[in-house]
Amino acid sequence: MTETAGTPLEEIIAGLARTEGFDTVGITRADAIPQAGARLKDWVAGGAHGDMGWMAETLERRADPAVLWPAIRSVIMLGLNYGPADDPRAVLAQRSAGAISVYARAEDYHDIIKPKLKRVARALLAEAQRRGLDGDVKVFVDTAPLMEKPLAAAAGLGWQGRHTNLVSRDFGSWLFLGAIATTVELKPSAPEQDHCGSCRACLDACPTAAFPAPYVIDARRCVSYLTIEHKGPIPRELRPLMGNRIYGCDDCLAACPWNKFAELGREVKLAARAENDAPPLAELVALDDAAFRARFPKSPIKRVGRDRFVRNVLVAMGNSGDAALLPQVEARLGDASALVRGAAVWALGQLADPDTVFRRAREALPQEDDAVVRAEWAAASVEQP
Ligand code: B12
Ligand code: SF4
Ligand code: SF4
Repeated sequence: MTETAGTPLEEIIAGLARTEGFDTVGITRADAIPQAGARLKDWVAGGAHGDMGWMAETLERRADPAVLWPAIRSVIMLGLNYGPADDPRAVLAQRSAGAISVYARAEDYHDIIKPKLKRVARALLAEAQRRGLDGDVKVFVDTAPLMEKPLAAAAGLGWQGRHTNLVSRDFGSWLFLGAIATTVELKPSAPEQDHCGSCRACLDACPTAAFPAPYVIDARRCVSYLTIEHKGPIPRELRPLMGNRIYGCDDCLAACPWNKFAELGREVKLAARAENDAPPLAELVALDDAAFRARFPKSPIKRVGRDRFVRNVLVAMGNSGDAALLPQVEARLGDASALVRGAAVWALGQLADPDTVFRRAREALPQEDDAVVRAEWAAASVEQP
C-alpha cells in the first residue's frame, strides 16, 4: 500500500497541480457543457470566427469532447495565474510605443504549461494504476479543439464573464487554462456561478465594439484577432480604433472589477520582459525576418511572423500622431511584402501632408503590381485625416 492509498484521487490531483505551480484546479464531467457546443455552432454559423477556418473545420469535435475522444469521461481543468504587476493599459497613452498584451510580454504560455500538464497527467496515471484503475490521459493547452472556458466554469475555476473569458474570484481575468482529459471517472467539483451582476465594464471598455451582446464576442472586430489571427490587411474602418495595440489586447480583461483580488503571477517565466513593456514603434518597424525572430525569443509573438507583426506596427504608427515617425514609415513603402507596403501606405496617409502622399504615390504606383496596395494608395490620396 502507498501512503496515498486512502486519499481520494481528486485530492491527489489537486496536490499534484499545486506542486507543479498551478494556482487553481477543478474537475468536470466531459459531457457537462452541452449548451456550449450548441452556442459554438451558432457562433460559427454567424461567421463570428472570421478567417479562423480551423474553428469551422474542427466544429464537431470542439462542440463535443466525446467526438474528439470517445473514451473521455472526466476533464481536469487547471489555471495558471499571470496577473500583471501594473495596469497594462498604461502603455496605451504612449502613442509612439507599442502596446503588447500581458500574455505576450513573456515566454509562450503553451510551452510553460504543457510540460506541467504532462507531469501531472503522468503522476495521475501512475496513481490510478496503483489503485487498479485502468485509464488513459491526454493533455491540452489550446492545442486541441476543446472548449476550455466553459469546461473550466463547469469545473468551478470561475465563470464566463460578459467579456466571454473565464473570471475567477481569486485571480480576476488573469488565468491561463490547461486541460487534462482522462478516461477515468472522477468526482466532479461544484461549478462556479456567474458573479457579473449588473456590471458591464468590460463591454464598455472595448475599443472596437467587439461585443454584439453580453457574453458574445465577434472575433472579427476584436483587436486580439486582428493583430494575431487575421492574415490579410486590417479592415480600414477598424484601424483608427486600434490605437497602439500591436499584439493582442487586454482592455476588457483589465476593466474587470474582480481583478482587485488578483495577485501577481508566481511563474517566473511568465514575468513580463522589460523590453516588451513599451517598445518604440520606430525600432519594431525596422525588423527584418531574422531580427524579428531574434527580438522575440520563446515569445508567442513569433507565431504571427514578421510581415503580420510589422503590419500591426504600421497601423499603430498611423495612429500615433507622431510625424517624427515618417522616415521609418516611408522606408517600408518599398517593402518586399505587399501586406507591409499596404499598411505603410495607410500610415503615410495618416501622418504626412497631402503633397507628400501624392508625390510618394506617383513614385510608387508605376512599380506597384499588387491590386490591394494600389487600392491603399488610391484611398490614402483621398482620405487625409
Ligand atoms: C478562438 C479563441 C480566441 C478568439 C475568439 C475569442 C473568444 N472569446 O472565443 C480570439 C482570437 C479573439 C481570442 C482572443 C483572446 N484570447 Co483566446 N482563445 C480562443 C480559443 C482557441 C477558443 C475559444 C472558443 O472556443 N471560442 C468560441 C466561442 C463561441 O466560445 P466562447 O467564448 O466560450 O463562447 C461562449 C459564450 O459566447 C457563451 N454564450 C453565448 N451566448 C450566451 C448567452 C448567455 C446568457 C451566456 C451566459 C453565455 C453565452 O456560450 C459560448 C460557449 O460557452 C481558446 C482556447 C480553447 N481551446 O478554448 C483561447 C482562450 C479563450 N483565449 C485566451 C486568451 C487569454 C485570449 C486573450 C485575452 C488574448 C489577448 N490578451 O489578446 C483574448 C481575449 C479576447 C476575448 N474577450 O475573448 C484564454 C482565456 C483564458 C480565460 N481566463 O478565459 C484561452 C482559454 C486560451 C488558454 N488556454 O488560456 N481568442
Ligand atoms: S480583447 Fe480588446 S478588442 Fe478584443 S474584445 Fe476585449 S477589449 Fe475588445
Ligand atoms: S467586467 Fe463586469 S461584466 Fe465584465 S466580466 Fe468582469 S464582472 Fe463581468
